[in-house]
Amino acid sequence: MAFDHRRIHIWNRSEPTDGPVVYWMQRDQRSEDNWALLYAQEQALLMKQPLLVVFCIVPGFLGATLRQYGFMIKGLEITCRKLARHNIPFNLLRGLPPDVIPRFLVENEAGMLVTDFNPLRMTTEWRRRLSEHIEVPFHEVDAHNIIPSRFISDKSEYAAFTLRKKVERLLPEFLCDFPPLVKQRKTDDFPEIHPPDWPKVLKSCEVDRKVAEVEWIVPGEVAAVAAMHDFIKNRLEQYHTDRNFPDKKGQSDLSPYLHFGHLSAQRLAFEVQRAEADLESKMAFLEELIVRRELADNFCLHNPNYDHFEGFQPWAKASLNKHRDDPREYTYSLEQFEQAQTHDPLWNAAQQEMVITGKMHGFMRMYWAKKILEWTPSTEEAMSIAIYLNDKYELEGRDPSGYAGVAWSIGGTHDRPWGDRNIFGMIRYMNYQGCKRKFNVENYIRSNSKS
Ligand code: FO1
Repeated sequence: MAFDHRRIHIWNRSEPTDGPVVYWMQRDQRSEDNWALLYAQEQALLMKQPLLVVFCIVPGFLGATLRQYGFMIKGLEITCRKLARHNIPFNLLRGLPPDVIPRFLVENEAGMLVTDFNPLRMTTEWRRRLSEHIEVPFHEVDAHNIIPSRFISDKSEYAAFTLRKKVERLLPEFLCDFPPLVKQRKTDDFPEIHPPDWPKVLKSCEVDRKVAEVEWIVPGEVAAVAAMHDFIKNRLEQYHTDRNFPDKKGQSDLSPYLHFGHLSAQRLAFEVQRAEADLESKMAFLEELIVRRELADNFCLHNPNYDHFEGFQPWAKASLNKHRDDPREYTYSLEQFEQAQTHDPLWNAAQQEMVITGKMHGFMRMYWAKKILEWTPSTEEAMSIAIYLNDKYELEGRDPSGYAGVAWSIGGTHDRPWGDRNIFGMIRYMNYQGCKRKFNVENYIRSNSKS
């Protein structure tokens, strides 16, 4: 398989030495359709060395709770089992990667380290610190984007339309099928495979256990592929009509699988493109899946302030600053927002949908975030409340798509300026009446309010 080197970013250029190739699995937590794992295996086969996989359980990652750790760890168990069927050892470490991976590499006399791509500040900092503490070659492979994020653009794209042109030009080269993972030969000096004690792993995570796990979705790469086929077969057809109606089940509900990497976006795009379904629905879905999602990675990669007011476009900062002292008709505290105690039953229903199910309909997320801007004393406070609640309750919180979504809603990122108004300045405004015109608000409130 001629590996496409445009997916690779080199952190340590040192010469490969003898010893196992280690794939540090981080964002793309799956054994199938994983370019980082496939590249690590190609290197191992070339160097006639074993391939090992390692994952670091990081305590309290960005405020994640039992809801997210439970989903992630149950998914890792599935992936560990699939790797074992390929004779590929899966090692679970506890602690920050820059602290625990160097020792693992020395203990296993590793000859090379490979990892996957993640544009978030913290995970990028892990890779930078690691690259300074290890001697072996250290390569990063973009296994999350169809068109590698570092390749498609060297700057923060202004909006979807600027990135879309590049996506349309490059997609035929990158949207291809995946080669299979090869079963690894066992040799006598082969590292023994002992699966972790998974229930113990979850029990020993110090996380906020008040945010319960969700029941509507089964974790892991096997269930993810089944959910993908189910969506394509049963809901893709009417996607372009149902997707914008929060009171309908029109969304794919695949984003938790994409966030934890249980499902490859490229696999999903490849299968949707081949599906027998309404063309308009396919185009609408691929626009969300490819352009919107890859725009979010582009935003976080090139904007270290992706979760701050500072990261907004200059026009947006100036406009919001001009309206800093506008009177707020309502202001709520974090607790009032978190307990869904505003005056607005629609906003409260959206908050309760997220707290109870760990997801919120895409249309409602925009309304939900914009109202936090309207009902807090400052934009900075609005950003920190929206991100805190999103990351605490959304199953797929702590994701570039989430940060780009909040920046779009509150800071007009990737949107254009609109007519100047109170508090919002030229940030696009949304209100209850606008929602009523779009969908059955009563239905949505009834089905999402605590009985
Ligand atoms: N990545 C890790 O490498 N180790 C973890 O323990 C870990 C926990 C975690 C919990 C919730 C969550 O939403 C993400 C988590 N991640 C973890 C990161 C995740 O896999 C993605 O890399 C980032 O969220 C970026 O999408």
